[in-house]
Amino acid sequence: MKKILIANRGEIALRVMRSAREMGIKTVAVYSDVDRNAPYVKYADEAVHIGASPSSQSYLVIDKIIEACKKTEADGVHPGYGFLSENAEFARRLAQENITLIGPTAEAMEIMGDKLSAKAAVKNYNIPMVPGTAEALIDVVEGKEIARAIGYPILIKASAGGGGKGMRVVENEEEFEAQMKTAISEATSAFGNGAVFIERYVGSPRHIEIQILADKYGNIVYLFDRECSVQRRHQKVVEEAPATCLTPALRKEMGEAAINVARSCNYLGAGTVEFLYENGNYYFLEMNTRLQVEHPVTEFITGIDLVKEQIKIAMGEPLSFKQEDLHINGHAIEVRVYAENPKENFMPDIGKLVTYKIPQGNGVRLDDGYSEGMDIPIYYDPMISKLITHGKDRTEAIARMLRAISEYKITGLTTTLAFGKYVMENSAFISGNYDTHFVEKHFNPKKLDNKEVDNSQIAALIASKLIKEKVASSVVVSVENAHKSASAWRENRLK
Ligand code: MV4
Repeated sequence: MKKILIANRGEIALRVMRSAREMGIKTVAVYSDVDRNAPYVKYADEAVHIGASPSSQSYLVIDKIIEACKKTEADGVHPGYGFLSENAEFARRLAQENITLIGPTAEAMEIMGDKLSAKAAVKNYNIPMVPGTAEALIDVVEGKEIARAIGYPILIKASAGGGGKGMRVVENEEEFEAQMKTAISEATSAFGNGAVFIERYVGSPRHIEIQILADKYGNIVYLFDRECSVQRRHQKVVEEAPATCLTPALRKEMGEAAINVARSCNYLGAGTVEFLYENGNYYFLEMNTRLQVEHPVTEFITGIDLVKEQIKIAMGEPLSFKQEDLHINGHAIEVRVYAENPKENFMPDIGKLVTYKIPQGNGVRLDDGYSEGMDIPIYYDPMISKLITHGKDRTEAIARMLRAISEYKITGLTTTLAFGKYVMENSAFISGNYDTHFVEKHFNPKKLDNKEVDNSQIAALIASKLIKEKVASSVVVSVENAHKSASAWRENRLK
């Protein structure tokens, strides 16, 4: 592969180009009207204008992407995430044109894109799944019988859904029929596919996902886990690696389960297998057949450049490392910075990056796609950047995130940075004991007005550090002392 076209925009386009350049591969940017001055367009060796600002007229138009490949003689395409990244038709069209897609096959995208076919694919691999139906639900009476056998509350999910789209909780049998009918009609209009199925509703799950890499020769490795339980409306806000709730034994078991999920669809490239976790049990949910937004936390703890690995795999190289070669080094956290106002129910905030000063220094990575003076376009996802920190342990990664947030200066629009700071200082987050209900349980907009850092939160941070360092067993930390060191820590922090 000599020249890669990046069929995407913003931070991920830039991130892919950086790895390509390190490999001596030329890059082609594609851009819509509004993106014509974006940093990723300037960074690329070549750039092709592909249409008007709406993605339906630019980044989602397969013909325009293929035309741009031909014009620039690009022999590979990296789709990033979102847009065409999990589009099987796009994968097929590229194959027909003899352009290498840096990603899995169309078949793998199709199998994993449909939740019921994903469950069917992994059936023979002994992967734990939430109790539920294996086939599309047609009959209300049969549905009620199954729901009763599973026990309420249950969830009705759309097979073509995913990422939380098309899910309905049913509390009792009285609601069942109406909810099933609504679920089917919603799935039909949203996805053109009315297939729905039932699962037991897992009440307080954590979202744990496993990163895998698979080459063309049947080698598959897992690059450990990420926890993404801090979400709102199925949009992830904070992610970390590794997950705090897994023991080494469970980590290995889930890693091997993820490898089997990949094997079940002949997976190729980088992929993510999602699980729900609750009280030591885990359940396969779905597989994302793309590079994910939060991949940098995995890169920090494994030292592996996932984009380079994707490119090498697409070029037909075998993986250069084995499972035994992979180890977890420290801890990494990502805070997504959105142009949204956390005080106004995370309403998108439009405007210009009047001031834009970025954090730097030890253990800090900022993947962004804008620069000072730029407008955040209204046409796409409002994510401005991803702030990622790495430390020798979780405590250091959190402290570094707080330090980096304090250095990051954005004016001109409201961002979710203050929310990120809130999460880093929250005692439930600090304890590591949180689940997918974190935001609704622990956050309300008033919390952002409280400029005073709660000493008990810092005490929790210090206590968790002491426990980690195993001094807690030999040193009795009185609450009073914890508070004293908390204030000292805070004073130092504020200097
Ligand atoms: C569930 C669940 C509880 N029980 N399935 C949401 C996204 C999609 N990937 C699956 N999701 C869920 N499936 C059962 N049987 C709860 C969720 C869920 C969730 C999962 C991960 C992260 C955040 C979430 C927020 C709400 C619901």
